[in-house]
Amino acid sequence: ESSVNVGEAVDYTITGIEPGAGITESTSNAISEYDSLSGWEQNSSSTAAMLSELRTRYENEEPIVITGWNPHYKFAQFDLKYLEDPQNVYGEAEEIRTIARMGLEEDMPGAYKILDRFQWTLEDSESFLLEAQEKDIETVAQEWVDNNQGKVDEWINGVESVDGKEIELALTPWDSERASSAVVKLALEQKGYDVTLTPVDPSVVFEAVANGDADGSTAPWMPKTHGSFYEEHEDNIVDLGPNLEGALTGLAVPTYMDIESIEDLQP
Ligand code: PBE
Repeated sequence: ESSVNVGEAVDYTITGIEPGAGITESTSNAISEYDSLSGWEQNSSSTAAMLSELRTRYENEEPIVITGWNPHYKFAQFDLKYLEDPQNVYGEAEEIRTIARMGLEEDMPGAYKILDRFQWTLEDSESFLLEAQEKDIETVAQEWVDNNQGKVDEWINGVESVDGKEIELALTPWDSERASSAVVKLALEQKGYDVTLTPVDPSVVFEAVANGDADGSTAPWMPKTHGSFYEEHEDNIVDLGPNLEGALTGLAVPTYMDIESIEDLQP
């Protein structure tokens, strides 16, 4: 119904994020699977570049198509909507899962238990991420733990304290995982663990946990976003289940744009 060609208006470009992100791979799949995206390109540089482009276009009420996800603060700061995805390339709501290396349960039963029990909600994570616009993640994590010691107790209760035992968690570099990892680090520290957090690309998170270089991670997004990495390594990792439910990924646009579906984009 609209006479404006969205493709032309955005130069047939999806404003993406880091090349190593799972959502970058999903978006390449979307470009191959949707006729409406034939001839489109994904500009994948960085999350910061995507957000700054979004801010500029949004302030001018210009069209933009981004790779979006929750938990993230952008849906709180901008009026955005996900485009319908009838081919289910990005999938339904996802789980962010916790994984551990083989043998962690035997080597560090307390840490394993804390990792296994750790879970919070989409709302917890998103209010954390909004706070983290003003402060650094470690500060917000400490405040979150101070304000939610009851939840932390549910994860650490009955776990035996250790004296500085070292544990390394791999994470991806996005704020959602920097947040969950910072919270888990503080919970583990309450039981005497000496925690190192190592941010790496998603593929490396799975590799590191599978080969034992890292002890665990709270960063995997499943089943779609990191599904290909998971499948490659599932026989060599322990899946401790979701730590957050209702995560989302997809193509997103400002609500002032008059389209609803990926199929409304034009080649
Ligand atoms: N994300 C946020 C990441 C995982 C966390 C959706 C941008 C990705 O790999 O796509």
